Amino acid sequence: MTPPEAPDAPAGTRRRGVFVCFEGGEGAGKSTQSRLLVDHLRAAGRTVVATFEPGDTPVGARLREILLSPETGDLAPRTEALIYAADKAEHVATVVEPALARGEVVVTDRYVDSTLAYQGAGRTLATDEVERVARWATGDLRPDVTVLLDLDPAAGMARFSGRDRIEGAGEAFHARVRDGFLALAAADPASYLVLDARAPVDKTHAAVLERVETLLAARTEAAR
Ligand code: Z5A
Repeated sequence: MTPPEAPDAPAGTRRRGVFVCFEGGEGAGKSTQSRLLVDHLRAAGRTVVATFEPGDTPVGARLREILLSPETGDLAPRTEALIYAADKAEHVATVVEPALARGEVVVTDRYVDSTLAYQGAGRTLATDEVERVARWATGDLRPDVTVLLDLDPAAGMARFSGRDRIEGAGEAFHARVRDGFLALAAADPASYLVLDARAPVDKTHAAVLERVETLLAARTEAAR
């Protein structure tokens, strides 16, 4: 598809920092792994913004409540996609872009791939249409690397007891989501690190660290 026009400058020329994204299904370990990565990078002296979608802005927190509360009930798939896109627009404009412009590392727990997998593959909206909206919302800002933690949805769900509005969407839905994530990674393997989320936490962390440190070293070298 043709990417939408970025709001201010061509994509890729606006930032100096490094943008790392964790993606995957429920319970895959995204929060665990992003926290371990952030702690490691901060201990090594880097300035890191740890963030997530949906909900890591004042407006986003209100959108998150609508999106995930079982009290919301059914939402039309396009409504859901547009609310997630609004959360992303606010997140990128007020959290991610400013940090990247300051040269910081941004680690986000979920980003655009989540909407392609959940609203596109999961809700069976046309993925190119969902992508067009999400890319417009984010000014086509893309992660430097996306870590995809791949896990059978049943295994992920078994790591939790409660269910929010999307977690309760059913097995077939979550199977499509998983396939959606894997298809995104397969289409652009250089931009992804796909890991088996059944592995022990430490082993996964080591693989993430290796990839991110390689990226940071390449960025430092390029800046010389
Ligand atoms: N969504 C969407 O539809 N469209 C979008 O554009 C975006 C999101 C951005 C956000 O939920 C929901 O919004 C999500 C997608 C949708 N769907 N749902 N539901 P959330 O933010 O509340 O939750 P989440 O992002 O799905 O994360 P999570 O379910 O909390 O899981 P996680 O962060 O991947 O896992 P964790 O919290 O690190 O670990 C879960 C448990 O497993 C915990 O007890 C850990 O100690 C344990 N764990 C972690 N790693 C391991 C390993 N390796 N082995 C064994 N146990 C482990």
